[in-house]
Amino acid sequence: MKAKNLDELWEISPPNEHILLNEPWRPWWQRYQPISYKLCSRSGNEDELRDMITRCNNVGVNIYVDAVINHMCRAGSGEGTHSSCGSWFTASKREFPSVPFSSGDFNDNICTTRSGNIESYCDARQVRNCRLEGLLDLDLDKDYVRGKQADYMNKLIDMGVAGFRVDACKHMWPDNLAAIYDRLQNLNIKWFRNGSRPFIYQEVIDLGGEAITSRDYYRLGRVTEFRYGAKLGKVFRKWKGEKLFYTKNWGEGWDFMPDDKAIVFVDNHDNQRGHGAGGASIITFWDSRLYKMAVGYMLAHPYGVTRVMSSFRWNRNIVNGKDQNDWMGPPSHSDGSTKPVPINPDQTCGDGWVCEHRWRQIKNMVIFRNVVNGQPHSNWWDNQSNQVAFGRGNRGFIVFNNDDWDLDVMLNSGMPSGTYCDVISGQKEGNKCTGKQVEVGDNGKAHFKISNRDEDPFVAIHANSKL
Ligand code: AAO
Repeated sequence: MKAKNLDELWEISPPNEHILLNEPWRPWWQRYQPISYKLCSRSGNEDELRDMITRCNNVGVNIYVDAVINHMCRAGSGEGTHSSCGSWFTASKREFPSVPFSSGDFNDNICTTRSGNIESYCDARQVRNCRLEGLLDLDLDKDYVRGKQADYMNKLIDMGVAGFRVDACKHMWPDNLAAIYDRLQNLNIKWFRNGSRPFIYQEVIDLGGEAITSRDYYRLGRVTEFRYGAKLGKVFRKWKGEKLFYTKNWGEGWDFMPDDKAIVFVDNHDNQRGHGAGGASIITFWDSRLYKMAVGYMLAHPYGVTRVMSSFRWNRNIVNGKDQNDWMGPPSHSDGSTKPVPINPDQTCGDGWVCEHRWRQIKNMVIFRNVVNGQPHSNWWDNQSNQVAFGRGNRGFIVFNNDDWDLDVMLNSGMPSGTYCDVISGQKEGNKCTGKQVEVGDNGKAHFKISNRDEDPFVAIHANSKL
């Protein structure tokens, strides 16, 4: 889920037909091995997808689809109908009759590595013309291939989606992506303003030192800023002398991409389990106390378009730094289809679903972000260590204590005077506050006290939490 302006934006797993794998049993990553662009996956069929998109749009929650268009399944996947809609395929002959794609639609002839796989990330041609992890690499130079992909994305646009996360963009030539994006229709006017374009954000892992950079993709849409979560993790974990007060110039000041290009997140579906990039510094729901603070910091800060993770729990088993169960899929029925998400009386989720986005602290910080939208980063304070505070104009103010001692300080909040409800320890319900209260005086000054032993050692107030 992303928080942007006043809407809630949801990113969903790839909804198209994917391979079904038995070894290991139905890993989550089978959905990144397409068999066709038919809309049936372990999450459900086309009618169910349409129903979800409609119901979500009707309540102001827009859907973004994870579009896997760089490749199909692994080259050695054999043949048969072990696919989520039951379509036949022959991987060795590169035949996917349900699209249809055949051998001439793949890059095998122009890849120059011996293995046919990407062997060096320092050679842009390999990265874009060879197979990522053995996955059959589509030839996006071909107008026919781009047409099939545009048709797939346009079908989703017709159904009401608002945009796309485009998977593995590093492995596709920017001009080819531009040609596909140019063919996309405007959004469905049933829910969107006439002439609205799909919102595109592209997955490119750029931590430096490779042939391909995020910059190559700026002209096409937003790009994932992977440095953000990796650095924020180091800061909140206080690794290698990192301190929270160093984030005074967080954003472009930390050498991140331009603000208007970035999509940012604390963790994603890959690096929360050691895939992709970021390594051990990444903070996830497994470290819930730090996680709430890091997500809170991200949502309070104006840089980038933010994305909040929503996960399922798995039997994590870390041996020598590697999770042996990093493949485990979502809560599933015995046939491998994904189970529904039951909602508990306290609004959290049951049955193995973590639903970070429903945690009170995170949900309330999404609201904070919406309330302070457009306001500048202001009224910074720090103790030259891990206690910091900042505001967003006169609409919101947040204070963190990530030190090993108490915070007890008078700060200029920039907020109009009054009594505010802290939306971290509780929230405003009717005219009552279920958490701590903060008194802001006529001069905007307020007293904050946060013990380092508090369940959540941060406090946030905003214009709509005024009592
Ligand atoms: C699975 C198996 C494989 C098997 C394959 C085919 O795990 O062993 O070969 O099937 O049978 C997901 C899973 C994969 C899974 C795949 C297909 O994560 O494990 O493979 O489905 O089922 C690269 C790409 C990036 C990609 C990432 C995982 O550039 O696009 O790998 N992410 C997306 C999705 C992801 C999905 C796919 C793409 C495929 O988000 O869920 O894969 O559709 C460097 C490069 C990165 C590269 C990473 C990992 O990163 O820079 O571009 O990402 O390596 O290969 C430091 C460096 C950092 C480096 C990192 C890791 O942090 O600073 O640059 O180390 O080495």
